[in-house]
Amino acid sequence: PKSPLEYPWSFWYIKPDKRSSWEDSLIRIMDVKHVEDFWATYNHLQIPSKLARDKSNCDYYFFKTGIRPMWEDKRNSSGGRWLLSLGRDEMKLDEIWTETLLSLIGDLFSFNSDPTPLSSFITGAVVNIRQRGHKVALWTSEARNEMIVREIGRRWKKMIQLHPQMKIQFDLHNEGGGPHQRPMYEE
Ligand code: M7G
Repeated sequence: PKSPLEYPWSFWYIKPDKRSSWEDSLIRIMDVKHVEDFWATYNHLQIPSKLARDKSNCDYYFFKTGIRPMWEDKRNSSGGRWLLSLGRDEMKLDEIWTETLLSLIGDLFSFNSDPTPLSSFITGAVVNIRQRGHKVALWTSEARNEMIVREIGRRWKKMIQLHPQMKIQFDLHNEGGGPHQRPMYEE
């Protein structure tokens, strides 16, 4: 018998194409409900550092099944993302992406002492392969509850074993962005 995951997840991929909209370029690769399906898909996909060598400007999205990996989905629209900017460090990129996926499928974000499991506020994770610097992000359905959002960020930093001096920043979707704007939260 296979080992069921706490939540079913879906892998998505995008290589934006100028001839179609961003949304139409997005491809759902596979839904995974069991640990074994997760590994089968994970092993089948090229790791981010390989994509960085072969094709830049593509992304993987790993979201709870039923949540579309876009700002417009109602589970994302009032949330935001914790963003880790990695520059061109491709070794770190693979490591951090993998650790992030494992912490999601293993539901490591939830502690028994949480009144509400923190994993219920996480919608998915994203890796953006970019020449100008790769990015990994964790998307949440929640933004205004600072305590919850910050705690998710702090736990993520621990799970990916980020150096305490490396900062992650949180922003609402489609808002922050500009280099001149201060992030909503920082950890
Ligand atoms: P990005 O891929 O998040 O980061 O956004 P980048 O700026 O480092 O490349 C690039 C572009 O992709 C955006 O300006 C949008 O045109 C499109 N895009 C990205 N996301 C995550 C979304 C989304 O959730 N919804 C829509 N409609 N467009 C998006």
